[in-house]
Amino acid sequence: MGSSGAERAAKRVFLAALCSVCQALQGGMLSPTESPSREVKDVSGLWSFRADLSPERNRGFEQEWYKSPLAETGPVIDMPVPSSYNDITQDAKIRDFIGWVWYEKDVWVPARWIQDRGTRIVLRVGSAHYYSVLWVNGVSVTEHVGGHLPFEADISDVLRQTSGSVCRITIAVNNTLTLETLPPGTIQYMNDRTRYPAGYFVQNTNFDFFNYAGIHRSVLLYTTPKAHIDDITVETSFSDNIGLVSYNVSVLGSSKPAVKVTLSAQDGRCVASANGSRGVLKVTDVNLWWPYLMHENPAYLYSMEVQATAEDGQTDVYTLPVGIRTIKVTSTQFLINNKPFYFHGVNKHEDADIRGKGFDWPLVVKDFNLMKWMGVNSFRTSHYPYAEEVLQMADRHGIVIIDECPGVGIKDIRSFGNVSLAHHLTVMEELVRRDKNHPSVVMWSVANEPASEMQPAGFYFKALVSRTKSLDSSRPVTYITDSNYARDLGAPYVDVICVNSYFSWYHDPGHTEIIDLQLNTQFDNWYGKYQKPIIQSEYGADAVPGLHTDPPMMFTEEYQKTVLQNYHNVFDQKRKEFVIGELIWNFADFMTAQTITRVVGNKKGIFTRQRQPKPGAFLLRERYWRIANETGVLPTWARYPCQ
Ligand code: GCB
Repeated sequence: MGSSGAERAAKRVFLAALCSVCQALQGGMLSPTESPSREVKDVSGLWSFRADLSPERNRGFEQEWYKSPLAETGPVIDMPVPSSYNDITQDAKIRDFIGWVWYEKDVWVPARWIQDRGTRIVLRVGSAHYYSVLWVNGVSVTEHVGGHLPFEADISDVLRQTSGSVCRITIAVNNTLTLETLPPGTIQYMNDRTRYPAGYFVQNTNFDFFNYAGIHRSVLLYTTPKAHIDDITVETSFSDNIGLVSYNVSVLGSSKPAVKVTLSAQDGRCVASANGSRGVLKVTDVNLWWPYLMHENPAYLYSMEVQATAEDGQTDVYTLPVGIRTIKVTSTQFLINNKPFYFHGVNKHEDADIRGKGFDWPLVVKDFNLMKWMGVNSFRTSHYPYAEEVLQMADRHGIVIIDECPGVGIKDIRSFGNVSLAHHLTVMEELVRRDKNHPSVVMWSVANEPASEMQPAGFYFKALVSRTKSLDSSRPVTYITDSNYARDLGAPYVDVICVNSYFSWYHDPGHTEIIDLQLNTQFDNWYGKYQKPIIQSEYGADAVPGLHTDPPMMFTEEYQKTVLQNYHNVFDQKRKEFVIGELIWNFADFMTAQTITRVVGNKKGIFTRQRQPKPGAFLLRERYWRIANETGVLPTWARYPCQ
């Protein structure tokens, strides 16, 4: 493997990151849906695939693989989309591959889409990790930096100029991480020729999950009229029994569109309407959006239909679910609809056998069922934005979300530079643009466990938090810290302190008896210094399923339970004061890089990776339902244990 190959790949990613710095985000990123004026065609499924194993990793670009069918330039294998490619074959080279992989699929485009010049055709990738270049029929249509967030290209012209009706989509994806990517990483060359072959390199990262790569979410073709609704922003509030939905619609392709907005209740009744691209809808006898286990009728969603009619009479229609609710933070409480909300929830990962980080409906629905079974009312999208479908589920089920950007593993001082910050700001913009209208999203998290004690952190987080607030003033902003309260330079800027700690695990291993004292000290120190409400955003212990000891020892199921119980005792005292939530690390076991501290992945799940409960899951289930019974208004059908 030539030593300059990965470097060059990394450089390309870096340059693209730089480039993204210079471009302010343009346009909206509405989730594609069908409507009388829009069609959606899912082109996921089996794609042709080839990893560029050439020493320089650059053969695909040199030989212009996008110009002809991929099978003509070399061997291809079947690759499912969406899925990570890493665990699909028996080949460790593919599992651990770093560099460019190539995907290709021929899709049929309905002839009427091409013929009707008033139709705009968009190609959208839900997410691909990490850096992507897209071609349609050999013509470059877009590039995107970053995993976990969607990107799209208007391909109407390209299709009309190049197509019969088969459209060849080629996507090259590179998973190389650099100091400026999010998350960051470095390529390390092993130059000792007595120990490593020429050109040998590894990718180093500072985060604790496998760097799965590939096309992770659906690839869609969808249409809109040429003059189309590009973006919608809603913000909601209420006063007495009147709900207020302020909206802003942006339309592209028409200078004077006639915009009409209609809000309907769940029974189809129209409850408010207005004309004009911005305004406020008033809803009498409002049904508020309440979290699961906080109200008898949680997750109430109205449906907002937006119609935009252009000068030529063409109308675009887009329907957005709208939950009416408010969020406020005081020095001791997190208020949803002016009532105190206590986060009893989980941290998750997008992670499963075989598919890695690939989107999978059975997994999503199973996870929501497990969360509701456990009495979970919230989760954090550790450590990156999850699929839009997950947020839509959360809206519909009333599960509250802390929405996190992929700012994880920022430990090197060089990752606090201007290029990194500018890219981080762009990613926050992309995240807010995509997720701003979800009632389930109640807080933004701009990072996880950055080296917030390093000198540039103060400036860095001040900029990040204030920019995020300027993008969305209706939600609080946080980042997740594991730093010392006295040295954390970013904490002054956040609205809620989110602390991760692993007492009796990474500190004082084996000594669960110290948890009570150390956790009390942790909470008192943070609150004493900042007087802001605190969420225990991670705590937990690895449990290898089936491993038992009594008295408990590390890595057994009993030890995990004991750690949890000791934390819970302190939470129960402090939630009467200023602790506003507890999120277990982790919902399920998940894959990591191979290291001496991980036994085929991280085992801190209370469920196995296959979603079978460990004893910790039953413990939390009893606890969460007990808390819900104390603090919420539960529908009779939901009263644990009589379900
Ligand atoms: C943490 C990290 C998380 C790790 C976890 C652990 O603090 O935020 O990504 O997986 O600890 O198990 O070490």
